Amino acid sequence: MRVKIAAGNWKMNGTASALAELDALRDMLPAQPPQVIICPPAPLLHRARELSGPILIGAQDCHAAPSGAHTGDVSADMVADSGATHVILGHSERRADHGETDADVNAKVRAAWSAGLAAILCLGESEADRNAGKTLEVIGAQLAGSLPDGATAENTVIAYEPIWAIGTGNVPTQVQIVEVHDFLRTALEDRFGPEVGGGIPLLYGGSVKADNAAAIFEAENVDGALVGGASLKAADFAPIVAAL
Ligand code: G2H
Repeated sequence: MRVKIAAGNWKMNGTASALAELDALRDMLPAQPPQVIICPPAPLLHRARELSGPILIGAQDCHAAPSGAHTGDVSADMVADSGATHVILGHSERRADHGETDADVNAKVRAAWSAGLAAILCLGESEADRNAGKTLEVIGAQLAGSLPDGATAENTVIAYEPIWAIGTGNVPTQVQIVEVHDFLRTALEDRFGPEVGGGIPLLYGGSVKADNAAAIFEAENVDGALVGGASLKAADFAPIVAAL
């Protein structure tokens, strides 16, 4: 039985006052909540962990190196030291804004694991890839290149986030989501064996909202969601958590 996960990616949104939403969310969790992870901007990690209670905290990136002359970057050890347990890696916004390659992401995942963090590894095709019929080819290559050997159900979560669905309100059909998630499950089982590959949680991300979450969660290989915009307000995110 795989863990169910509702993860919120605040992206570059929120100063200290936004932590009131985390506080509110804690009080809105159902009696038997799934695993809930909130990923605020790096300056809020420590304070978020101090008040998050059962809600786990994740960062949105880490550097591959343990320390050194990398102005503005944050190491995996620093993320772990904040009390965070997870780190989002390979998000398409970082791949686009910072030119991160699969090899870069692979190195970051290894750094995260070394620091005891679980990686939330993001994969997703562009609209052009999908229109060209290359979705599975692109996702397969990203998975092979970004995910190092040594992945387990404890240290890895995979998030399928089609780029054309991020922040656009355009959600793939159920058939499209199922096709990619089934493909990912098979790829993970082929590579890591049925037990390990079958245990790694697969999240869907891209314009998940309270009104579409329940339908998305119906698919067998959808173990939860990575939510952006709708995770910023507790009142928007709590119904998504409850739908899992
Ligand atoms: C996809 C998602 C969160 P949104 O990036 O990772 O964002 O839910 O706003 O589409």
